Amino acid sequence: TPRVFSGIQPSGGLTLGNYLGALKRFAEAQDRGGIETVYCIVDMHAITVWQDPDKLTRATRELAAGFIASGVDPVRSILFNQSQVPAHAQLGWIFNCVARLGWMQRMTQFKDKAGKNSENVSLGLFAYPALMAADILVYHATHVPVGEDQKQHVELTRDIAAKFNNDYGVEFFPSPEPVIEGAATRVMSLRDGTKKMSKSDPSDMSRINLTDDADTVAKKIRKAKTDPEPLPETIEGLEGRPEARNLVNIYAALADLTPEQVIAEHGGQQFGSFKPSLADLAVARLAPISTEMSRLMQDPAEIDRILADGAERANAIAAPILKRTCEIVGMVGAR
Ligand code: AQP
Repeated sequence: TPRVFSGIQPSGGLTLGNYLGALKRFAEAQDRGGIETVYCIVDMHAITVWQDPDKLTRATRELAAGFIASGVDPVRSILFNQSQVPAHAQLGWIFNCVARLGWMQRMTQFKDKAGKNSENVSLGLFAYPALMAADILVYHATHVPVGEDQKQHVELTRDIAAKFNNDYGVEFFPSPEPVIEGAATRVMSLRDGTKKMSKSDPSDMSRINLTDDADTVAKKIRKAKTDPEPLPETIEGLEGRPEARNLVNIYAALADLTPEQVIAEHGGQQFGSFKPSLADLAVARLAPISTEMSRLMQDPAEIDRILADGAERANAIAAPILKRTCEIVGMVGAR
């Protein structure tokens, strides 16, 4: 059976980028049916950079609430946090021994996050993509819905699967497909159309948080950086206008339209009138999610119960795949 796996880090609050690039699409994959959907809160990835323990706990529960409020049903999908299923870490170690140092050194996200001071980042941050490969392959997942920024890591996962199969002379791990589709696979910062919208950007005005209230959402869109031209009459006119393109793409993804349809409807408009329409749309789509998140957050014990149940179901898939992997490698007493 085809199986979807994807994860999000509890490393801060959720952004509109996480919602459009990931959560909304996770719910859609689940609702299309015919495919098993496994979604993970990757707390072990989050600690590759320092996380205050109390904040990590809270962010994990809040992220679980964000999944559910975005339409991921913890009964039809499997929803859990990574550290509750030890098979991720165990397979991650085996993949540390399969992946080559040179492959890891080419990962652009590591280079971006480590910056110039790479001597002083954690070893985990460097090894992160091998653990991500384990997250995916420990379920024999076939499809990985992600934003554009994660494409290189899914390609590395394919390389690790192929090298494992080749080294041990088996056809064991499948080659998972990155699924990068829709109008918002790369939502950009509202302050700089060339930078990804990110939960760790120091400027809160650069992003829309799923917990922002309606006034804040409207204000951030009103103040979003744009150029002085009106929206173009054709999609080609967005060429070289990253901020305009970003707002059109966000509109399209929120309204379930294509960017072409948005341009057909709004082409020629000044931002002075397009931005209020976008703000209304964003508030209409996001307000119910943030309301539902706060409701769910009032009962952390219930969230913990949901995650524990998901972890048990995840473990039932992962444990036999890990066991078989250990046997292939030649480890005695695999269980
Ligand atoms: N701006 C974005 N546009 C589209 N998709 C995005 N994703 C993240 N930002 C955008 C997608 O969300 C999923 C989860 O990402 P993550 O939290 O695991 O890691 P990240 O990509 O590192 O997210 P951030 O917000 O940029 O976090 P920080 O600031 O901590 O690095 C992934 O599918 C990702 O593609």
